[in-house]
Amino acid sequence: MRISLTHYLIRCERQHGTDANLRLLIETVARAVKTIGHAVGKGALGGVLGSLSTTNVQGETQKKLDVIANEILVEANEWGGHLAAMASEEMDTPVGIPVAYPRGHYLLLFDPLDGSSNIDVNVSIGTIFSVLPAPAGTSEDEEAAFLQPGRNQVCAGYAVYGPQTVLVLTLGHGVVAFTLDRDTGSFVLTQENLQISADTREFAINMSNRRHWAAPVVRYIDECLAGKTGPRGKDFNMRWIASMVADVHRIMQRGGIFMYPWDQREPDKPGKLRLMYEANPMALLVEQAGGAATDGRQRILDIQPTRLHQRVSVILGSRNEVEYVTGLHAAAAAG
Ligand code: AHM
Ligand code: MG
Repeated sequence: MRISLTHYLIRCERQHGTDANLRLLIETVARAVKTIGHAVGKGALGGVLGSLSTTNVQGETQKKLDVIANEILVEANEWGGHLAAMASEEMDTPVGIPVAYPRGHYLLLFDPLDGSSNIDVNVSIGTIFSVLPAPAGTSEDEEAAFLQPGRNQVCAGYAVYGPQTVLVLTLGHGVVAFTLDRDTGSFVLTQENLQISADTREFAINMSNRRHWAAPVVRYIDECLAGKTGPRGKDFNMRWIASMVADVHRIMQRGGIFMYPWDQREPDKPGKLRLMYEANPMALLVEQAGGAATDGRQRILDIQPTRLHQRVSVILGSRNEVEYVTGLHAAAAAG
């Protein structure tokens, strides 16, 4: 029997007591993801490629699809009564729910279109999202309500717009994947209990930044490149898609380690990727699949955020490999 997303979520309600409003939220995000995937698929025919003259809060030029995807997610989620507020990579400050609609008890954060540099070249891109409980006693559309460590997430997921549109989810009971049936418009459960192998022979990092990395990262990659006759005693393969969703999805399927570490190009920033709507949801998914995620020093999910758009160094994937790199950082710090 084919199990739809709704069927799966109702099963979670029965098995784990998952809140029905969380189901509503995930179904709404999934509908938005279908609409975004449809726009992505039209490409030049839909007039969705290319850049705008605007920049986001990080000072990055916005692509048309960044803005379209953001609007689709905001509009889909504001009227259902399941959310207290939303925050996005593409919006400077959180948005509350319009007064015309009831407020719910969840906060939704997203990177509406991850891998923006790949939009115009027809390489896989995606959407990443994270759900936090709205804390009592704060005004939900204020930044402070969102500043919770990633371990508080009640759900996290991503969609990959690739040869297939795939939705990968965790509600804290393992990781599942759904494939969009383009004939029926339904997300169908295609993988349950995804597990990342503890060991790997494949790394993902933007090698062009090597001269800017910190010493432990240089050492680790050099050890990998030394292959069978080097200190690791095995040959490594390399992949870098420049869409975190696509790189993480590959790791979900066949293991690997993904790194976007701090580097000296912008020494005051902890990294390129954003904690709240990129690193945290991916860290929860990876941990739920048996992997690990650190910033080189500590578990990503334990970082206490201080700003909505704060950046973080990211090392995630196969557990033993992540622990090895984190150990190299600890050794370097100890002198
Ligand atoms: P984006 O959210 O603006 O698309 O930026 C995040 C992306 C990640 O998906 C990817 O891992 C990284 O940026 C690629 O960066 P680079 O082009 O420096 O390799
Ligand atoms: Mg992104």
